[in-house]
Amino acid sequence: RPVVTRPETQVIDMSSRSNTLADREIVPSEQTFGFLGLGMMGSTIVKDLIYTGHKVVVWNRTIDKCQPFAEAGAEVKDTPMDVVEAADVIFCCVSDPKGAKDLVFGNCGVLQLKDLNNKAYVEMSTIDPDTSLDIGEGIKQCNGRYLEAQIHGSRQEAADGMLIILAGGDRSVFEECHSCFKTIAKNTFFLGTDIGNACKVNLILQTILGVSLVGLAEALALADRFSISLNDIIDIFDLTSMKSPMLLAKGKEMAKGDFNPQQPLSHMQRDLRLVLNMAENLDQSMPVTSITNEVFKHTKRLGYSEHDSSAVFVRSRF
Ligand code: NA7
Repeated sequence: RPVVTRPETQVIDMSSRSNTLADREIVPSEQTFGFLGLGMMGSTIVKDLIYTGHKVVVWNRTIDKCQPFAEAGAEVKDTPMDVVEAADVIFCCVSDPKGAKDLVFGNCGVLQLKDLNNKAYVEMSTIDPDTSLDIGEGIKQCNGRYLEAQIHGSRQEAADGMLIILAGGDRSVFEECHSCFKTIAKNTFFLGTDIGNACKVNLILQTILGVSLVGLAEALALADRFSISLNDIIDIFDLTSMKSPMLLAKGKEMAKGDFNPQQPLSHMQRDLRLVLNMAENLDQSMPVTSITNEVFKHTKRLGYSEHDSSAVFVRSRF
């Protein structure tokens, strides 16, 4: 087994500004935006929203993570329910479907409020269509409006306001989020009023990403066995029609052994698991995705859960 060191905890630097964002003309909505979940993605997004002048109320399970945002002007609340009371539009951005459901249906969760009084709830956590339907149904039954707004992109792309947003559900919520989406995304798509479509599209994109990463890792591992320089392979790859910014960036990370988490490996494997569950319900055969999932699962067992998904290279080298 390789000796694995945990990646360093990334601290949000509230003073640094992305040039991409500085160039964008954003007129902040006057509504109050609640934000549940200040992980790496959530905190990067909230930092951008504060920077562009949005009024923000935050909550995070580990309360310490709220401190820098309180200093930057956000209001901090004790429970998700308190955030809902204080905000007009509430975003949620936590690790997985279970966490997303806990925040809506659990103790002190959103639905403890019983009447949401037409407030808007926006789910940004990566979830499967069935979870989104359950959350949407719960929100609507309590007189709320629901939008799934799945975010596609890395933590750096979030910091640069270069995410892609895939949204579906209540169109009026989508429009109310315009200045927030303009802050964090380069493209935003409304994929219709049917809940679940945006989740499907997001997971389909993640399938392409996961399978491509494993292919890249295996090819580079073979090059390594031949003692061919990985940097040379990447330079040549860059000249081919196969190149993509993502594969080039991940290839460079693999060559350097730098697995600082931009898209954590645990999230990649979670997405593949969600994809395979969806496919199972349709009797859709996905042999390559199944093997890709096994490769990511094994890499997790080797201790690389919290590293970048490019750490899948470590396993391929065995
Ligand atoms: P991180 O950095 O792993 O952060 C995960 C966040 O989710 C963090 O705020 C966690 O709180 C929170 N979390 C996880 N489970 C729960 C439960 N059960 N209840 C409440 N809060 C929870 O992930 P990212 O920020 O990079 O990504 C977040 C989402 O955006 C993810 O779905 C991506 O696919 C897109 P903690 O700080 O540990 O108390």
